[in-house]
Amino acid sequence: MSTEQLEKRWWHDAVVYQIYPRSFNDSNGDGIGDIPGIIEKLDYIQTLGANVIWLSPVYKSPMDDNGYDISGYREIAPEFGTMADIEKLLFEADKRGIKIVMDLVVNHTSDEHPWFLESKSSRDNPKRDWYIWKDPKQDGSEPNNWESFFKPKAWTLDETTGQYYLHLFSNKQPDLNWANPEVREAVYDMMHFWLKKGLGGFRMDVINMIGKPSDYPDATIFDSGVAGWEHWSNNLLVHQYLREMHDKVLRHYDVLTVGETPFTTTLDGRYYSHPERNELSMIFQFEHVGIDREEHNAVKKDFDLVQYKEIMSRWQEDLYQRGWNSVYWSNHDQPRTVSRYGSDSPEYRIISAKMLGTVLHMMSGTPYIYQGEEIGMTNKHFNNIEEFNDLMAKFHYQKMIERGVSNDDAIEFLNYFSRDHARVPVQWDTKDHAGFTTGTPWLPVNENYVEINAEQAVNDEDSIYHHYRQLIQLRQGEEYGDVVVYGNHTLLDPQDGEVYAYIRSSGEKSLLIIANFTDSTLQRTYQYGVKQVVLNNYDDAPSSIHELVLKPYQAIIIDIE
Ligand code: TEU
Ligand code: CA
Repeated sequence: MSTEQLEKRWWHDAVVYQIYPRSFNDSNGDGIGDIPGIIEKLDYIQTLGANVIWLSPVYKSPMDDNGYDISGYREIAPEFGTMADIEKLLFEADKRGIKIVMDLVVNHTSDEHPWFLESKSSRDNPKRDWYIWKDPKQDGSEPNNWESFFKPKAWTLDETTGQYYLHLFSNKQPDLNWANPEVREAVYDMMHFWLKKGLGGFRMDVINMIGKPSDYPDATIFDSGVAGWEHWSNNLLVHQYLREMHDKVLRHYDVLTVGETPFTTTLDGRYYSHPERNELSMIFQFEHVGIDREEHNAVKKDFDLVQYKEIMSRWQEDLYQRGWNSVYWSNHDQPRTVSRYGSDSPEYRIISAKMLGTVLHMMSGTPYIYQGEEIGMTNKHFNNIEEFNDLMAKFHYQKMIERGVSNDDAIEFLNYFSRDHARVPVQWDTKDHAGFTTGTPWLPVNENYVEINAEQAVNDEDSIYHHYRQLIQLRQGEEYGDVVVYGNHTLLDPQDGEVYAYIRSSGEKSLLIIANFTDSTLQRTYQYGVKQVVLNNYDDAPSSIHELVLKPYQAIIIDIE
């Protein structure tokens, strides 16, 4: 298939900026980021060049999981603002050519959602079947051996009615029963409610988990992953529900949809994103963020560039002309990009962050930037378990202690991987609390805000921010847009564990991207003719690429013959 055969869509050359509202910008001094705070920063995002904003949940919620536990789908959490604020955000964003994508969290609701309150009130309540209720086994234990992401078991007993309810996440996040058509209609209605306001689309939280097999079989215990995943992820039901959702809702709007889908293969990726299947625009796959740890068991592994390259190029190639990729280094569940994959030392932080941005933004697919990544924000150091906020950090800590890991080692693991790193407030300037709030921030800021902040980055034309801006311009510009967005992908030297080099090619143009992932100077040979150097994270022109000397964390984009 040639590029002409892939129907072009507006989100193909989009660049998405993810906002975690609680940590983005506080406008009223209560220490919590809010929607008016986002509006204040729209110019900053527009200058960067991102043209879509994905907002993590801003709906009414008891905040057990910071908004991923929704108790009112058509209401805004008061700490984030009002419905009028969201409408103003849509209006102000639209003026700047930015679309707003909201989070759709419909695998589960909060246990404080009126639907669940009704459902649990009695066995014969009309909404009983909106959630997943099962009798205990003969001995009173859970209906099966499934685990939860945030608790040891996926089932909690409701004493009043004597049945267990299912929750793949916390016990305050009961799973909706998608087998019930009333539930699906209620979700579709709610989607129309938001889309009619002019949304640019939805990011769909763990959407690949909505289909549960009707017999609720015991899980096979594998070495990794939450027990049960082989039953409730990526099954045929998910695809049926998504196609119904497309038919009843999505086809009526020209929107971007991205499914969050742990445990997916590239074949699943094609099912979800092939345009002719009428499911989603794209998905977030998880293979690459699983390289350096086994998440469920909280075990650290070494990052291996050869493996990273294999995963990324397999996705690039397998979905080429058969679907659409999203590409990301980080999000609100992941550690900070530069600390994890580059170097956050004073010497190499800026250069390695630019290198990582280059590698990602020259891939095909829609790139996602997580707030603060564009200024190279780093992981924060946490001293003890009390300093962590996230429920997952607490769960992982408990698990590690129970299996005999020392306190120090457990804290060290969390200092690599806790979701809190991403949720530390954005560093805007050198004022108190990094200019995030005039009050007390809900999570303390990283002390390094004095050097690392957005004000500095905007004013310094050599900053990471401006490097990202240039990368976005390449994707969206006349000259290289077509090859960056639609070109094919060829990985060079797959076994090279230090350098990531690949070629993007379409029609007349080919770009060679070369990135040094180490802090050493390396030499490599590339037999191509050079038309011009398109972007380089060092000032001086590279030597000949036939005998290329790559400085630490150097990344160059070359237009080749
Ligand atoms: O995350 C789903 C998910 O798989 C996570 O538990 C993931 O394993 C982990 O966060 C990554 O390290 C989504 C949301 O992104 C997350 O913030 C929510 O807590 C979760 O769903 C429940 O809604
Ligand atoms: Ca606030």
